[in-house]
This record gives sequence, structure tokens and C-alpha cells, in this order.
Amino acid sequence: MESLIDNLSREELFHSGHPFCPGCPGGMMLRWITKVMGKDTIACIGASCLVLPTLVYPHSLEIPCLYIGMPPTGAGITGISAAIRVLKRKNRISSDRKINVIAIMGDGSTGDIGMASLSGAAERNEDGIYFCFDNEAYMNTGIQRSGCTPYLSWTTSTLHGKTENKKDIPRIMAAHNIPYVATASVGYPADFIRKIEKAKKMGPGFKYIHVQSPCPTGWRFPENKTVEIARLAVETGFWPLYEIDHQEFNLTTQPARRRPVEDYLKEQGRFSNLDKKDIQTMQAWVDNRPEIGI
Ligand SMILES: Cc1ncc(C[n+]2csc(CCOP(=O)(O)OP(=O)(O)O)c2C)c(N)n1
Ligand code: SF4
Repeated sequence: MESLIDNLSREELFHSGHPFCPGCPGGMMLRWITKVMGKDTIACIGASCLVLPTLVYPHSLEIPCLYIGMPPTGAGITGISAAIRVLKRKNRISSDRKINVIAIMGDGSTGDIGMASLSGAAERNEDGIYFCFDNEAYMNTGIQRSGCTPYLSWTTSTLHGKTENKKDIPRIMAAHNIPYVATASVGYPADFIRKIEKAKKMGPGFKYIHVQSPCPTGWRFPENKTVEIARLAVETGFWPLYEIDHQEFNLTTQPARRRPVEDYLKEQGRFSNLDKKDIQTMQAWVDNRPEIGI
């Protein structure tokens, strides 16, 4: 797997000097996505923490990018891929030129506000790769809870902890029977890069990659711990890494021994109000995840 990283393009299409918070996983994610996808890629990015670094001049992203609202990102993939088809039919671009279409959106857009257009694009099996940047809240507007915020997590709109479970978007996407669904983590670059490459090489159709993205600002942990927190999520089974390739499920990274979920929770200020019973409840939730298998 490591050779995947060694063989990664040296060309940088996402540059330094961007205004992400210190320790934000967004920069890592955008570097890896653009290195694998390459220059012949059109992105669709909408209202989220990703906007300033990618779209507001002088931005750091060196591929064409359509700024889009939170609700219609799925429609963005539909529109761009349709435009490419029409231009090929009219011989305005060569029919054998492969132009990749991607969307990258936050979890609030993906799982709540943009779910209808995402579901529609997936159901029609439009041609593109959709990445969800899941920092588990509406971060850009001040850390409000989203459907993807975990149970008991503090946010500025759940001061005593969220009372509902995290919405399971990858499983919702898998229910659309699209060619490829995967979970990924910024703590496991080789696994993540392999999944981007696999989705890129697949034939036409809708592919979905959900990236757990620990946010130092909203999750309340020191900015030098982003990768450590991301790895703990996987090592405790809180965020299992898997793929569903044409309906075939496969755990892609399996720790030899699963650590207690407390190891993950205690590192984050957003869970600082949890007592022993809460931690047991969280442990039971992890133990019962059907994807765990360990
Ligand atoms: C329809 C709509 N509702 C609300 C907003 C205001 N808004 C802009 S960014 C944002 C937060 C987006 O959250 P998320 O998609 O999770 O991305 P993050 O900011 O966490 O990266 C919101 C609510 C908007 N742009 N459009
Ligand atoms: S709030 Fe979180 S996700 Fe948003 S830019 Fe800052 S660290 Fe990144």
C-alpha cells in the first residue's frame, strides 16, 4: 500500500497559504484528491469550510471549480457531466478525452440540506465522484449540530449533548445501489488514496466517498492532534474503514485489536461532559455497528 503514496503525483494542485484553521484536515484531503484526480478534473464545491481555500481569490485550488449552493450539489454533478457529454457529441472536445467530475461538500450539505439532489443524482447513476467532508457539524457557520453529529456531542446548538444518533450517510448511499461507496479517514492516507484511485478508474457512474474529518476548532482538541484523533476513530471502531464495490462489502483497514471508545472520546472537548454511563452507551453503540466485524 505504501507504494501508492510513493507513486503519487509530485504536482501540487492544492497549494499552501490557504485560510483553513491550523490543523484542519481539509488541506490534506484536497491535496490527495487533486493529486489522484489530476488536472483534467472539474469540481463542484459549495458553502462550507472548503469555500474560502478553494474559491475565493486568491485561492489555493488549481482545477476548474463551480461554486454551488448547499442544496444542489448532486445536480451540479448532473449538469457538468451532461455538458461534457454534449460538448463531445458536438465535437467541441475530443470524444476520448476523460474529464473527471467531482463534488466535495460538508456533512450538513450532504446529509441534510443537499440530500434530495444527492439522492437524485445517485439514483440516476450520474457520472462523478462525490466526497463528503464530514467534520460532524455545520462548522463554517459556528459549530451547529448536523445529522452527522454523533450522539452526546456538544455543539453550539446542543449545549448538553446531541440527543440523536449520527445519521449513517454511507449506508443511505449504499441503498441506492451505486457502483462504489467507501468510508475514508485523513489518518489513513494509503487507504484513502487507493479508494480515490479505484473510484477514478471505474467506468461511468456515481461513486461516493465519505471522509471523516476531525476538526480541531469544533471538536475541541489541539491542532497538532488531527491525525492522531482520526486514527483513534478507526482503532476504536467508531469510524470503520470499508468499501462497497458493486454491492460487495469489504473492511479495508482492520486494527488487530479494537481499543475502547473512551480512548477516542476523552481526547475531545466536545465529549468532556460524558459520564461513565454515557461512555458505556457509546461503547455499546460501537459494538453493535454492523460494519465492525472485529
Ligand atoms: C440553503 C442554505 N442554508 C444555509 C446556508 C448557510 N451556511 C453556509 S455554510 C453553512 C455550514 C455548512 O455546513 P457543512 O455542510 O457541514 O460544511 P462545514 O461548514 O462543516 O464544512 C451554512 C449553514 C446556506 N449557504 N445555504
Ligand atoms: S472549523 Fe474545522 S473544518 Fe472548518 S476550517 Fe476550521 S478546522 Fe477546518
